[in-house]
Amino acid sequence: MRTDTSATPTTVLRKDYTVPAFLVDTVDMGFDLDPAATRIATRITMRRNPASGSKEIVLFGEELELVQLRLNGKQLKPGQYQLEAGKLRIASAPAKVVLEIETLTSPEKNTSLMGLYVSNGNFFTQCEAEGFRKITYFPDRPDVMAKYTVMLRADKKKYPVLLSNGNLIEEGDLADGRHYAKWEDPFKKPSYLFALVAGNLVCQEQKYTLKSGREVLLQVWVEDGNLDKTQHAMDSLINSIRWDEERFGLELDLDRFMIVAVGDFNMGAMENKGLNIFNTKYVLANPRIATDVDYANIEAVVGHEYFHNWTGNRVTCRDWFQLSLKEGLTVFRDQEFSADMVGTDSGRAVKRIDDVRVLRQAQFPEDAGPMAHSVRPDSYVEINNFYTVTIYEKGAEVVRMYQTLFGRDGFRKGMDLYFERHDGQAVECDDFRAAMVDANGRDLSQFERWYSQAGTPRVRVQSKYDSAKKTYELTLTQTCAPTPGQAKKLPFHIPVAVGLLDSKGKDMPLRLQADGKGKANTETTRVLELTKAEQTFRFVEVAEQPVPSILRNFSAPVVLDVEYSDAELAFLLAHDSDPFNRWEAGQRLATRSLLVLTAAVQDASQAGHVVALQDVLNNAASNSGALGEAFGLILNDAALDAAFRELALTLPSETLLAEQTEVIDPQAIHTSRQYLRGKLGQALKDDLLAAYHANQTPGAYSPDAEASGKRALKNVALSYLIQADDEAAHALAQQQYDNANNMTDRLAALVALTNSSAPGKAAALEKFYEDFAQEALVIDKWFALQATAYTADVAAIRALSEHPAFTLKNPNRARSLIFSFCSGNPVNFHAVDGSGYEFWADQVIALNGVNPQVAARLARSLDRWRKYAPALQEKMRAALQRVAAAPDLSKDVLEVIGKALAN
Ligand code: B3K
Ligand code: ZN
Repeated sequence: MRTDTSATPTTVLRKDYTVPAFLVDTVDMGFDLDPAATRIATRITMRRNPASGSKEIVLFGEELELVQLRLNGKQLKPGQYQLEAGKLRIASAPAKVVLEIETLTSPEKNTSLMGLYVSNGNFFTQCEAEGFRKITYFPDRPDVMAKYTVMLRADKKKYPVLLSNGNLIEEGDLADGRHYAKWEDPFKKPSYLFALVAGNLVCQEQKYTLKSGREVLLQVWVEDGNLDKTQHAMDSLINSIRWDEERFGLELDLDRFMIVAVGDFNMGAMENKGLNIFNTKYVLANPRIATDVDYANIEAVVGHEYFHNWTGNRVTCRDWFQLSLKEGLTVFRDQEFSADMVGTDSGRAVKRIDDVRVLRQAQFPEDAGPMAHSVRPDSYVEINNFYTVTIYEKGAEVVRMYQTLFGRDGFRKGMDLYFERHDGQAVECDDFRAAMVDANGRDLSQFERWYSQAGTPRVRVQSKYDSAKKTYELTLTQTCAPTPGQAKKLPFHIPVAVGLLDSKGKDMPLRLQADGKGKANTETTRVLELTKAEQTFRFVEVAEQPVPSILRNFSAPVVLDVEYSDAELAFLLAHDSDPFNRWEAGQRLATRSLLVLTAAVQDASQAGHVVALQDVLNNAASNSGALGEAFGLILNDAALDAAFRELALTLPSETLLAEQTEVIDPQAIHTSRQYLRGKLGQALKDDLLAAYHANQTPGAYSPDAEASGKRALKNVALSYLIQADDEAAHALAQQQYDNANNMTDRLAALVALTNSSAPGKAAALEKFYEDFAQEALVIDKWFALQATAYTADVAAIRALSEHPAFTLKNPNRARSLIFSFCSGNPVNFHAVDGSGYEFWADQVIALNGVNPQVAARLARSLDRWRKYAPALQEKMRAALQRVAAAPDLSKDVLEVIGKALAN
């Protein structure tokens, strides 16, 4: 039974921050591990914080049985302390305190997967953000940092492996078949970085020599039978260690670094000091079970958690409002790591495009919806609801802008100063900004607004060429729509990287009037700093009317409004030296066609026309010929990387298109996008087939960028051919399915078959299940691909939820079916009868009782409900209200639903 539920959960405000009354020096813990009742003895040495006037000790605790409490050796009786609403208070405590606390908890009953829990018979912990309080009473806040020693005791047969943070200092046997291990973490850390793992696990290990010559032990722990899937995680860890030494001069500070994989996990992974705990999805890989995307994600997440060792652990957050201090920065670091691992310029661009796609698809809508919040929020009800794309991905964009403004070297100077000033401290986002600014000698006070103002700025561009004076003016204006609680926005400091193309498609040298006479004009990309609501930048010595390439490499997280003609977009797609904007031009061209088609479908259905839909589409598509031509050029341009071509040939997703329409009509968007895909498939059939054959990757599987790029291009070609509903394509897909020697090709073929009218698709789905029944991560894929199939209606999803392999208790499984459907299959989720919403409400309510954190994530699928047509809105509102009225709602779900209904 949860104890932290209440009808009106309290809102925590950033402005209410006060320093802790007591600081903790050491924490000694003893665990007697037992799934039904684990006993935890904790000894905390504390002293009054001279910076606080208070003498009151405040400890947090949830779902705990308090067995004993002693202060400086004397047992405290109820009355000598207050226990209320998750807080244990001891008024007027002495200046120095030793607290001894004994608590009991039941890990096997813990389905929230926060605190200490059991997964497949083994013990794991998850303490960020506020899970440590489910283990013992503690000042569980990130600005209280202490040294930990941990003694683990358990049955030796069932739990042969006992792990915690830091170094193993002692181990041995006990009576009754039990054993123990004692761990000591030499670094001070906040409680959210505490971890333990106990169970029947095996590891791949390896010694690694750091640049400094020091040797460290690296381990990847998994369940027995999975050792054939750990090599890629180990390689990724080694690459991460080397990269952080080279790029940032940051060394691994421990003698031992462990990664442990667990099948039941709320998110991707967790950066506990020296003992990273990972969702199996981001560790286990071999060609048989993992796709190219899985391989790339594993590298990124292993890197991300490793990089946290400095950005997050050595320097941590003062309070949870500062979450992006560590998350935005660490995402930026993992993005740069992945880009550097590919190495080539075009590889970097592919990575950048991928990252921007995520930002636009998920963060822009968040910034425009009821949960919009700034990168450093001002309030929250449940902090777990704020591990968002805004904190992570927009936060990373904000960090990236420093690098865009100061260059790589300037950014590195800022990082060095940040560690020089703050190593071992719990600090604020402002401290990071100050280090960047001071190291580079710039006044960047206006830049603070990226942290305090929510919402995506819109930048409008107007241009004027004066052929007599040879000047070219760009006038940039910025606006930002109101967000909940923030009606008025002040101008942001926006770096806008610009290039100008001449009529041959070559970059022109750039000289701004403001440069004055002296400056050499060799640069072909300039970063304009837009700081006012409107600003004009004048280029001089511009020999001819240019085509502007604006916001190169996506230099700021904004929406850019530029009026390009179709011809200009095709020109940029063919010539821009900035690969990001090259891709962007193609996306703009495609979006334009798709929005015309969507509007035509809507008009036809609103007017109740008797004309056949096909005719309406064919009429409206008359201008998509230019798109076909442009796509054909890209498809056949062998000078371009296959990975880039795949991105350029992929149409904007239905979700992205939805955000660009005034009133979202999921059916019309789907119809148009499918129609255009089919049309492109027919028009480019021969070229697609040629690309399909030219991009085979025979021989042993390798996840490297070139091979995975080829597979991506080949498989997007297959999906277009399938969309054109060609029988030959069915055979191709079936053949690919049967002959694949890796999961990327096998899954792509199965997705193609599932979304086709191929006769063999049911058999293929069945065979896939049988072949991989023992591989949980593959069965997740099996659920997900069915949940996102165009033909999957609500009834089909309900039927799948009755499948014996389905369970809401495992977050990966819940995500694979329920989340995939509710956020990855808009046309079926938004069925006009509202049955999708009813299904959603049922699942949110069911999950709320099992795992509030996961339930609250699902609850967010209806965030954008006010953007749909009134008939759909009404049904969504009813579903939201039904959830709001459900009994025993967690504060996680209450916050999300409450905000959706209010805004
Ligand atoms: N810091 C963790 C996320 C914890 C989520 C708590 N609800 C993983 C990461 O960002 O690396
Ligand atoms: Zn992180």
